[in-house]
Amino acid sequence: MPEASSPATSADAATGAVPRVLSGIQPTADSFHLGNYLGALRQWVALQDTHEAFYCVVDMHAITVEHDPAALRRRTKVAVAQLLAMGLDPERATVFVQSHVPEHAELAWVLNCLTSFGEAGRMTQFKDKSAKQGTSGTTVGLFTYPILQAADILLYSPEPGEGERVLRVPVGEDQRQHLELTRTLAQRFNNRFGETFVPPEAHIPPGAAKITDLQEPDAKMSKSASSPQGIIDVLEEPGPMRKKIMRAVTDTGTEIVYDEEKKAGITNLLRIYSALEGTPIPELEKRYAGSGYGQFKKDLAQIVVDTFTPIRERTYALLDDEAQLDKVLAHGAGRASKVAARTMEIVRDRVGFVGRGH
Ligand code: ATP
Ligand code: LTN
Repeated sequence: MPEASSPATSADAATGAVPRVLSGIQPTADSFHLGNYLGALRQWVALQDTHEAFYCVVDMHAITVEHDPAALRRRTKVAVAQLLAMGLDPERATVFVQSHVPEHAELAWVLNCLTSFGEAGRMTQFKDKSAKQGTSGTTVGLFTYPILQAADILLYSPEPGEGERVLRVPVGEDQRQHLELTRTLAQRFNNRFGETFVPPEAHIPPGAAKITDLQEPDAKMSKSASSPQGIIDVLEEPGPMRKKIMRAVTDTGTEIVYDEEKKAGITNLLRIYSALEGTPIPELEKRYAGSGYGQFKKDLAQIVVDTFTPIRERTYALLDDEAQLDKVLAHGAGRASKVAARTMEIVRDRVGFVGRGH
């Protein structure tokens, strides 16, 4: 986590004295899950206090796999409502929908033309997903997905100013390789066309970067890959939440100790407990010495329920007022567009596109 610094003000932001933060999340399910929350979204909320923040729901990424338009529309709204319910403040952070800012697609095109085929083909998420779907079921959009992600990030690169030029990207461990590609593309663009982009820094929480599936503790908890029993949804009711934690796969032992290799299930639960309660893992091991898995799981279930119940209630309240949500999104799109338009003006000029004139 970054050191605490004083809250960003709009005056700081105007002089570039405040570091920037940008991240995105796909609206590919009816709820975010515990992995999304601990790996990424909790950091989004914390960083809005110390950074000029841009957070987008990446609906254009969500169509790289087959989708249903009505579901995408609904999930985009539910995603925004959850982000606000978790504590994003649309006055402090710019919260917007990616497709509202067409510069994302425009910059992605330019970056496509700077990325080699081999480089894109080495992305492990692409390799995993395309292997599952087969070549005919895999779109070119899925192949270029990380390049659109690079565009999402680099559009919000701070311009040279008096202050610190920092662009942080809070994400889980699985996004590290995409961030590396983004840094490479930023540097390549700068080398070819002149200093333009700040290579972004990944901001990955040490203890919660990879929350695993409750039923398969070696696999990532994932919207698309986890079974319903393996995933805890943010919007889930307390009953099923408790049941899933009580039934989480553990080993046949009884000791609550951290051991990634031999006790992957308990280790995952310890990480979740520690991240949610803010207690170091060795302290939890001491607290539960000799008490067995049942009590430990019961206490953890209570913490998870207590964390997500207010978020669930606020999400549904926000979804009841669609007009207000639309207003928030229009406001966010307006703010994001200003920055994106300015960056694209510079990019078009640097790559040699002729200005349109007035
Ligand atoms: P999908 O399975 O469809 O790829 P996902 O569940 O991995 O989806 P994303 O929308 O890809 O979720 O991820 C949103 C954010 O949550 C990213 O920053 C990602 O790194 C983070 N994240 C996702 N799953 C986990 C996890 N299990 N542990 C920690 N962070 C996670
Ligand atoms: N690929 C990311 C989602 C994403 C993103 C971004 C994350 C799209 N654009 C920009 C950070 C910054 C994922 O979480 N699966």
